[in-house]
Formats: sequence, structure tokens, C-alpha cells
Amino acid sequence: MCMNYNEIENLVREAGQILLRGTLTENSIHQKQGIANFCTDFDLEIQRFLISGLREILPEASFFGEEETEGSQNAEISDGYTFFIDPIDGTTNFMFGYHHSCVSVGLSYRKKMIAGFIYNPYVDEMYVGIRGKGSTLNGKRLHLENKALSQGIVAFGCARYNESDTDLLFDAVKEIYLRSLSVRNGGSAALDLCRIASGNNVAYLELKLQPYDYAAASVIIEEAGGCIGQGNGNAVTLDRPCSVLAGTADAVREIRKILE
Ligand code: 2AM
Ligand code: CA
Repeated sequence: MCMNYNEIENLVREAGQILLRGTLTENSIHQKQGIANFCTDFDLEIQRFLISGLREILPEASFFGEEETEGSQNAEISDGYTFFIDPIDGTTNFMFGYHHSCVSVGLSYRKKMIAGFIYNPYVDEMYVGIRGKGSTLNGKRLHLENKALSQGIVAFGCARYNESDTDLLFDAVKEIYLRSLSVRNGGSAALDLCRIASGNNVAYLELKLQPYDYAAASVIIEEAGGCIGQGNGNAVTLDRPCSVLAGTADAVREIRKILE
């Protein structure tokens, strides 16, 4: 099948405009299960917009989206095409006016990721990764240099829904901080992961993420020459949550040793 990736990219860019225009009121924020787990009317609107547009582009695809909207089957990945949708990655940033959130859409075929599209509308940055064809940022090809941990910044995520691992995470982050140039917590796993592909971060660590948080970014990182897997070295899973450790080959190796 000849896939029209440009159409998907344009749709993701349009979805970003909904995020950019989004103004929140108290009534448009909804608490989901657990601590600091929110969904806004804009998460829902963007996911509906994406599912309806992607259906036209690829009618046979199924959808694994973060939010509960019509057409989104949680954790069911088909043997054909599946879109992984995070309508707003960095919802808490969005709620607090941080201007650091994105729209993330990944595509798998036969349970392997084949394409990723991540758009940050605040700075008009579009990351695209196509399996076998490379990764780009606003059309410019990305190739990452294999830097050591000591040569770069490491981002980490600490979503409140995974508090059982708080000590483990912050002990590891302290060690990473001491062995790197510094650490950052950006609040959007997808953007932190894209920043590995563009060379701004040398690595990223989070102990529990959902597939729609990293699916699209995994292709962008790998096609730029970086590594992504779980903290223990296994491949990331597409049907259930897992830990995510990504970066240059050397930085990932060093962080894996710290986690041991
Ligand atoms: P989100 O904004 O789409 O929820 C921050 O550590 C990262 O964790 C963000 O990418 C955030 O994505 C994600 N995150 C926070 N709470 C989450 C939850 N309950 N389920 C999945 N991902 C979550
Ligand atoms: Ca989200």
C-alpha cells in the first residue's frame, strides 16, 4: 500500500491549531482516575478530530487513543494498521499555561511502529519519523551523535500516577544528575523524547508510560540513530505500559548500569 504520510502530517499540524487556540475554563477540566490525571475538553476535541481525519486517510486502521472517545479501543492493537493517539501530551502543562505540549500520532503495522508525527504548535516544530526513511524536524534530516552521559542534558518524567517507584526514580535521577551536565523535567514525554532525536537531550528516563506516550517518538528516535527501550533493556511494549529509557547508545548503556 502506498501510504500518504503528508496527509497525516498535515492533519496533525491542524490538530495543533486546536491546541494553540484552546482556552480553558474550570468546566472544561475533568479529573480522571488517580492523582494529577486530567483530561480537558480540548484533549477530547483533538482526539475526535484526529480519529475522524485519520479514518478518511486510512479507513482500515484501528485506534488506540489516550481518551475515551468513539472509535478508540484501549490497548487493542490490530494485526493491520493501528494509530496511537495522544491528543495532548503534556496536558498538565497545557492547563497551567506552560506552552510546552504537543499532539502525538504514531502508526503501527503488524504490531511494529512504522511512522511517528509529533507537533509542538507553540514553537511550530514538527517531528516526523518514517521507518526506513529517516527522521526530520521541520523537514530537516536528523542524525544524532553518540554522546556520553557526561556530555549532555538528561530529561526525566515523574507522572504522579506511578508513585510506588518515586524513591527508585529519584535515586536514579540523582546519580544521573551527578554524571551528566544536568537534568530536566519537561512534562511532555513525547517532546522530551523528540529532543533526543534533535540532539538537545542525551537521554530520557521514565519508569512508567503508556504506549501512546512513546509510540510515535520511538520511530523518530530510532530513525535519527538513537535507542529506545525499557530500563532493563527489553523492547518497549505497544499493548501495555512500560518503563522508557532512550538516548544515545552510550548514555543509555550508562543509565542502564545506574538502574541495576
Ligand atoms: P499526558 O500529559 O498525556 O498525560 C510526564 O511525566 C509524562 O507522563 C507526560 O507525557 C504525561 O502525558 C504522562 N502521563 C502523566 N500522567 C499519565 C497517566 N495517568 N497515564 C499516562 N501518561 C501519563
Ligand atoms: Ca495526553
